[in-house]
Amino acid sequence: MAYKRILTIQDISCVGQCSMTVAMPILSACGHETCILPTAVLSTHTGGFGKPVVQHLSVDGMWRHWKNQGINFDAILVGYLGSVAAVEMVSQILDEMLSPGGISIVDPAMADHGKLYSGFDENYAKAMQTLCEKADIMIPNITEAAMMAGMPYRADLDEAYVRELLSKLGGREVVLTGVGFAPDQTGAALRQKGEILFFHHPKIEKSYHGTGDMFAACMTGALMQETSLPEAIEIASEFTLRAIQATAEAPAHWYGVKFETVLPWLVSRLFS
Ligand code: PXL
Repeated sequence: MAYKRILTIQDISCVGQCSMTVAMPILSACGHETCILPTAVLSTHTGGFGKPVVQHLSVDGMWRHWKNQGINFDAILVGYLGSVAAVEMVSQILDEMLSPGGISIVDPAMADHGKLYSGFDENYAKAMQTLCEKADIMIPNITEAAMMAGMPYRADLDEAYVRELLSKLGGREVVLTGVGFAPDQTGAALRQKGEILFFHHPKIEKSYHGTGDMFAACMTGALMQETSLPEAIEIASEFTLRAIQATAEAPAHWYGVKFETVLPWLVSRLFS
């Protein structure tokens, strides 16, 4: 079993089961030391609780302190950041805080269902695109990929559209989420070293906040257990599907994903 030091940089949504509150337990369950840099604290996520209370945090000094102490990270996982200033800071962190051979993974976490999340604008989208292009692996959904590729968003996908999206995206390795070619299908597509691989899974009709954050954390945790990227995608896809199934059985749980009930499955999938 590998034991890596992973830094995750994203917001803390105190209620709502997404971003940091999801990434930390999942990375820990994957057997890694998990360090955090929160760029903002919100009372809830921005997806359905009304207007959250938002505090942007000035955390520039924190990573500089780590740097002075000689601390670095085997992987850095980036998600929702909340401000252009935070995106620019993270760009510097990716340059300076990875161990030799360390991996940067950026989920743009800025848009879904054809539009930007509330509070984000063109400037944020452009800054996040630059960050994604710098990362070793980016994990956009279809909306984010279409914005970054300069293509129209489509809800009904076919293979030609997905291949065109992947060919127009910059950056190195791309894990595109939410890829399905039939109403009852979802999955992912991986662009790696000029090749494209598709992963398909059954789709559950309901969609929940935080599923992208869960997927990204699980894929990162599995990858750092020295699985291949395709295998890490398989594991993260099954984990996410199982968590959505558990949530769909609990209609009052509309705001996020009941991933906790699936952590025992994840641990045994990785370690037995
Ligand atoms: O799940 C992505 C996410 C993270 N953080 C905040 C959000 C969202 C999605 O809406 O609002 C604050």
